Amino acid sequence: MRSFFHPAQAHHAPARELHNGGFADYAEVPARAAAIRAAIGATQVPTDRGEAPIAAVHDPAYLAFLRDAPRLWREAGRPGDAIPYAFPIVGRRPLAPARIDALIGLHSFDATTPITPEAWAASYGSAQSALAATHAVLAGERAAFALCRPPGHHAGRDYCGGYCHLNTAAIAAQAARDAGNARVAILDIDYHHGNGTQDIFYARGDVFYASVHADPVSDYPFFWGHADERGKGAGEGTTLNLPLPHGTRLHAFRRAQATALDAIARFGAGLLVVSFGADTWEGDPISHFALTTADYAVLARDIAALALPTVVVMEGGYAVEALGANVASFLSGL
Ligand code: OKP
Ligand code: ZN
Repeated sequence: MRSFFHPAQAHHAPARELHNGGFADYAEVPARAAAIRAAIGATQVPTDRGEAPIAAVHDPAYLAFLRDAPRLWREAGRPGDAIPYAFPIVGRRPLAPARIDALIGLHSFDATTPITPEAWAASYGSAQSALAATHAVLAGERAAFALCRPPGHHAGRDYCGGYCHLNTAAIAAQAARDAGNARVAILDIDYHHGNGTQDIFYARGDVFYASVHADPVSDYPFFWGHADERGKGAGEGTTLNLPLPHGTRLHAFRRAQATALDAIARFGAGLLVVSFGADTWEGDPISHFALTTADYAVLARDIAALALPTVVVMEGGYAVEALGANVASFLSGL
């Protein structure tokens, strides 16, 4: 299977993240990508398709912010990574602040996503990898893999969060739409709900979003991913959330995924984007499901049985020692 990775994706490396009331080492490390590459063999550098396919999903002011934030942060005299701490949640007004401290809060929904000087190039490379995999599939490949890192599914049209700056799954799905697929589906099987992806397509009837994830009653991102979120307006019924409890093993996960795949088949998608996270693995340091390495091949075979052209974009998975084997298992089943 053709796989894509841009070298710039390795260079975004925030030092620390807020965790349980203190600072901990950042979980979304460059070594994740190295481990996956070591396990799956050669990856190709994606062709640069420019900013237009990214701007088809993200707000231009947000893209400018991602590029400018590290410079503004430095000019404000800050030594460490750019991390937001003030958010315009209560009584939000349509302000256009210039101060970096305000801008970064305006464009973030949490404080876990530093904008390093390398964040833009890394996320841009990650988006280009997703686009390259999409175009490989549009050109006739049965499936292709984008080794996206940083991940993408928490990023919305004009905000970052959850280690994500650019929403690679959404960019891939939109590119498939723009290439002429009338209906596209996204299956998100990362441990966490992909609130950014859901948000981007929530009111649209042309892109189906189905997610199997840890119940947001107990898990990040808490405010989205509940079963009663089903889309709105033209998108009524084209969002499907399947939250599961801590301790979930293959049998229950597979059943929920089958529900998602049935809905996607009924929707009549011409192309499938899979947001794949290996943080559902039993030993993941920040998650609480119990899938095994071999389980990923089973889940992938079920997905392959849909017989849709399939773009896989990498999302989470933080047990670096097992990540390569978990991704290789998933791709083997596909
Ligand atoms: C990104 B992806 C903070 C716990 C939450 C953010 C998790 C982001 C996961 N101590 N941190 O969906 O794998
Ligand atoms: Zn995750």
